[in-house]
Amino acid sequence: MGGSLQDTICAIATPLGEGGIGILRVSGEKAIEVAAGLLRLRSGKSLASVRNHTLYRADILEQATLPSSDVQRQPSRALDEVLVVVMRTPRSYTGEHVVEIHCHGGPLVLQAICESLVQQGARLAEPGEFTKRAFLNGRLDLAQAEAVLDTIRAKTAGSLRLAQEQLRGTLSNEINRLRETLIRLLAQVEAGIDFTEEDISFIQPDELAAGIRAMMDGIAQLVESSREGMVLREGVTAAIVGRPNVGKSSLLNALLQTDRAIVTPIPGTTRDVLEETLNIRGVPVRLLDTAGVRPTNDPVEQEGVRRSEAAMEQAELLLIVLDGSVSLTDEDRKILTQQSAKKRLILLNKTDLPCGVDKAEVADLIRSTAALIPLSAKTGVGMDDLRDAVRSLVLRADFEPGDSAVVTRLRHRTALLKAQEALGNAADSVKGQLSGEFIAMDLRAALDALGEITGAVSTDDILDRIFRDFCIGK
Ligand SMILES: Nc1nc2c(ncn2[C@@H]2O[C@H](COP(=O)(O)OP(=O)(O)OP(=O)(O)O)[C@@H](O)[C@H]2O)c(=O)[nH]1
Ligand SMILES: [Mg+2]
Repeated sequence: MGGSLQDTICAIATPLGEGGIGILRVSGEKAIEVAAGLLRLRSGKSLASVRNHTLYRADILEQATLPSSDVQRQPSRALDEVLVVVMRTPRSYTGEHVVEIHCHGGPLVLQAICESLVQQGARLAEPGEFTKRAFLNGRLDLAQAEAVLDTIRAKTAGSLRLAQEQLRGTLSNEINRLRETLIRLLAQVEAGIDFTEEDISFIQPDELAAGIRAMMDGIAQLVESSREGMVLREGVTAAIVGRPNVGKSSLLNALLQTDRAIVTPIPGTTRDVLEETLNIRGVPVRLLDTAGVRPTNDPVEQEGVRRSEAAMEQAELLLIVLDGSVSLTDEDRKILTQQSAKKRLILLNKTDLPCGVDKAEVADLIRSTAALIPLSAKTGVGMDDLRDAVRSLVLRADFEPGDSAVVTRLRHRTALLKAQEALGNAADSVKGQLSGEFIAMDLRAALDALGEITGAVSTDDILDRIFRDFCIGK
């Protein structure tokens, strides 16, 4: 991100399509002047004199920004009637002067106003630049800034609740508590280093070891929470696999409750991998329907089979479908014994028909590495069992989002593991009666690692990586 913090930035904050209203944001030292240059308040007041956080009616003046061949420009005419609100520093999202213009939600109106803002001296904002400024101005810490994005992207009520908890600072508070404890320990160790000659010890090794141990327990709990947290935020990828004609596409349709995939009695119907995202018992699931796997000479089907195998590799969860109305084939057996290290559910489909499969053989092949669920994609019998099984494979039964601090991102988990490792080294140094300098070095490394989560310690590189995922205007 190259732009300077000194610039006044602007962006369309709502999606570009037709909508009841559309919103533009301007932020920076000159935000009020810039906006004042293109609108007239109905009250006749100047924008600089209006009250904070109060909506005013205004007209956007027609500028040179409408395509000139369309109409004769008339600077006295209004381009649109809008509502405008001024939020002065520091009481705004970014902490800077912010002006929001609420216009009619048409792409042409929004773009014309945006161009006028640029003509008046604003620069187009980069992705996430408003939130980045909020962070740099101390309005949010880094974990909270990430939670803003998670709120926008949340796919289930659970992921939304986790994002809101993180935005309110639940995780940040926990990290800050850990950092404060660490800073106290570090101060005591460092004081000991300075006074070695007088042989004053500021903390007993036992006490230090216990302090480090307690911190490591706290961190371990957070790391543990990431199992659920990351599932809820990122979701899981599940591939529906099996030999041709067992009912994979029928299952996709049944889960989605729509006619998404083509279903026919002809084996080899599905060729491409179909992808849909849905909410299964609160878990965001990216569901892949794949081509039935079998040896074939048809080059199109061969490519489909290759894609199925790639999907199987990529997925964290496999839904292996069998046709319960006929006996197992060698293809079924092969698929059942593949990828047994992955989370798998074995779905015995077509239970509305007389049973033709040797269940004992199936049980023998999967050897309790996976649950066997009888169902019918046609009648819907067993579909609830399937949904329950998906949830319990990826989430702890008693997991309730929002009780306590939960880690939802790999970036946070990685930083916690780094802190954990540094604390482990510090504990070893204490046990080995190494000098205070060594212990202090490790404690400082742990402190920095924790600081990366909230942004107490950050580099341009970290910031760029975080904010480039945002949309423009947020
Ligand atoms: N009776 C019954 N028929 C089913 C059920 N599920 C699927 N079928 C039928 O089985 C046939 C194949 O279904 P698909 O969903 O196309 O099977 P698929 O596994 O996607 O097949 P490919 O795409 O060829 O690999 C169709 O005629 C379906 O109507 C079921 O639960 N009961
Ligand atoms: Mg299919």
